[in-house]
Amino acid sequence: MEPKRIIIALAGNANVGKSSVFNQLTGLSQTVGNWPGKTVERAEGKLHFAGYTITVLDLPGIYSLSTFSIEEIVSRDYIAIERPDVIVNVVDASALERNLYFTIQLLELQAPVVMALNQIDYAARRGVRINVELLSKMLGIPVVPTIAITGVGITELLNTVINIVEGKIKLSGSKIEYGREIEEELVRLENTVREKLPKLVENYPARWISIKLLERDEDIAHRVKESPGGDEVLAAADVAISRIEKIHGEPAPIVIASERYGMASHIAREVTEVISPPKVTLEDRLSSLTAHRILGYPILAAVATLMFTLIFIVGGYLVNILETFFEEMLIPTMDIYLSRFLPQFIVEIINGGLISGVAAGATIALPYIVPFYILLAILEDSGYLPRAAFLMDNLMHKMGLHGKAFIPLLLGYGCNVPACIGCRIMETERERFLAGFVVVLVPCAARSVIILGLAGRYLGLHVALTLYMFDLALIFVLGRIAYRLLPGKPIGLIMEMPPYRVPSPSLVLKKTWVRTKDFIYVALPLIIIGSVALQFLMSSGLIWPIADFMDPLISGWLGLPSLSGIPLIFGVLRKELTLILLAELAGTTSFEHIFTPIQMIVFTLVTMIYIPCIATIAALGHEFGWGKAAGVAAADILLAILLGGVAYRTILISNSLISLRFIGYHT
Ligand SMILES: Nc1nc2c(ncn2[C@@H]2O[C@H](COP(=O)(O)OP(=O)(O)OP(=O)(O)O)[C@@H](O)[C@H]2O)c(=O)[nH]1
Ligand SMILES: [Mg+2]
Repeated sequence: MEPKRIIIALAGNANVGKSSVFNQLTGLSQTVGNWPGKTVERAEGKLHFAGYTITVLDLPGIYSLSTFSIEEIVSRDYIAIERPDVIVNVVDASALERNLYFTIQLLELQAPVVMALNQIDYAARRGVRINVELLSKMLGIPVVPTIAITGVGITELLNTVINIVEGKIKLSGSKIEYGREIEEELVRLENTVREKLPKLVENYPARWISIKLLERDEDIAHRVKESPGGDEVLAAADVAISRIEKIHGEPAPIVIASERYGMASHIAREVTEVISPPKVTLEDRLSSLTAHRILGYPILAAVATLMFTLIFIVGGYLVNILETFFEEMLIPTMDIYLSRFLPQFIVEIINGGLISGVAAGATIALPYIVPFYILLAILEDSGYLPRAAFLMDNLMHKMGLHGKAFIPLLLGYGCNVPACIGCRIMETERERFLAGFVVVLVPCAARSVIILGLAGRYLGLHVALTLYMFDLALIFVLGRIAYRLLPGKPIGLIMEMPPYRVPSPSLVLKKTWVRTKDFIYVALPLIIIGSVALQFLMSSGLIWPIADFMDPLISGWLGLPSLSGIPLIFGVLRKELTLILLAELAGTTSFEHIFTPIQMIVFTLVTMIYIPCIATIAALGHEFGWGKAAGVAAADILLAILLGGVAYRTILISNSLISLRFIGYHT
């Protein structure tokens, strides 16, 4: 028998745990973290349960079904027109009142709703208990308590969904009623809508259309106007609005919104029992300290420094272990073994290309990348990111952005691709592009491999940290220039501060694993392809004309050994490749034999800036169009070449000044 199919959609406010529920249901790994606005596009997953194939949709978080933002229209149309079989309204039990404002609107849409009352563990810790039965009775929908991060209540949620689909649970219909004056107008208007707009009523409930008209919802008014007979309905709505405004002395949309808030707060009060009165917890204290107007900044600087220092120490330690394993054990053994029955040329390609590729990927990149991902996941799940964004609001305004843009910027340190997509949390197209432009200048984990593994390892952590600081300054200056070219005022920062949480170890490990797996699946093949191609260029001698051609730029302007231009070309595939291929070219991962200290700095600087990798260019193209993507890539290349040459000369001159002074002292 064909399995029966149903579609459920997860809807609710931002940061309530929708994606956590989604991941529990589908076993997929949608981004989960502790700041609002992670899910920006609807995601889909499937599961099999009780003979059903269930498609689950994870929607972006929204606060209302009014048309303030694209996400809200997208979610609303999805719910109203495409009609999933059941909507799971995920709700944060510790902020019930605010969440109910949205639930009420779902009920007005007369959608089949189940409530997942999530984060009950957190609510309990704050001394809040919710009377689930009463809540369910007051709303007229089933309510299932859940803890999405551990999976508590998920099976019951699914059973409830199935029971609704099979008609075993009857939804008792909306119990949402406004005040008498509004209800009277609604009944009248609803009749007119039903009579005049039979087509529109097929998509949206007549009562809901009427409410939206009273709220002066532009999107719905527009749709009504387009329909035949729509003008009469709009005229009737105008009459109703003016009657309401006369009685209440306030604009009708405000009257309706405040009645809705009234209902939400009434229900929340009725069902919430505060067991222990809220006391000032450690979380609260941490929260005010880390968002403090003055103390917040040294804390931010300390967090960042600590993070990179830790990665540097752990990474360096791991590099040493792996290097010994590959260079002293595996490769020599393979060489002897393979040479027995294969011609030298092939042994070179296999050993120098394939195995060295894997070895270089493993020794150079992974030791820095894995600790990086672990720390990033901890940071993401703790709730620190929105605080950092809040602190950076002022500075970001100078680039024509607001603090929220700092979140994709920080995520960029992990990987520029999701950071680019994450720029969708910006409200306007202009801000989104500005944010995208600066985000790709952030040194991602791959670039950190070069910064920490070359400059840091050979010249000291302070050099690496200086490079990071320089990059931040550069981002700021370029952001300011871009802002001049694309003027406009940023909207004020509206962002909710989620509470601090102790990051869940399983979530952190899972996230790290998913990202590392991505790295291995995506980067390793590219690293191997790059290594084999390079080995081919070397074995065939083709490498020399290419190096000669690039010589004026690479040695003349940047002061690097001319062969190091080749890894820079391959670096477009993946940034780690620059260092990995360099190691292969030189036949050693001891970079002090390849570069002078100045060359290390110049090489790191150029790699840090010169072009986003192909995956990032693709993300830029997808988000902002290919023209802009090409423009950003070209600008970054020119900038890197320019700064690289300038840095080379500056360091050279200042070094000779220092040595001149040194000589002066001694003569
Ligand atoms: N204590 C606790 N934390 C939870 C629970 N569910 C989710 N979280 C945490 O809440 C935060 C937000 O979870 P997400 O699943 O990303 O929320 P979302 O609703 O998808 O958020 P957006 O996509 O930004 O709208 C994460 O830090 C989760 O680990 C829960 O039941 N209990
Ligand atoms: Mg989400």
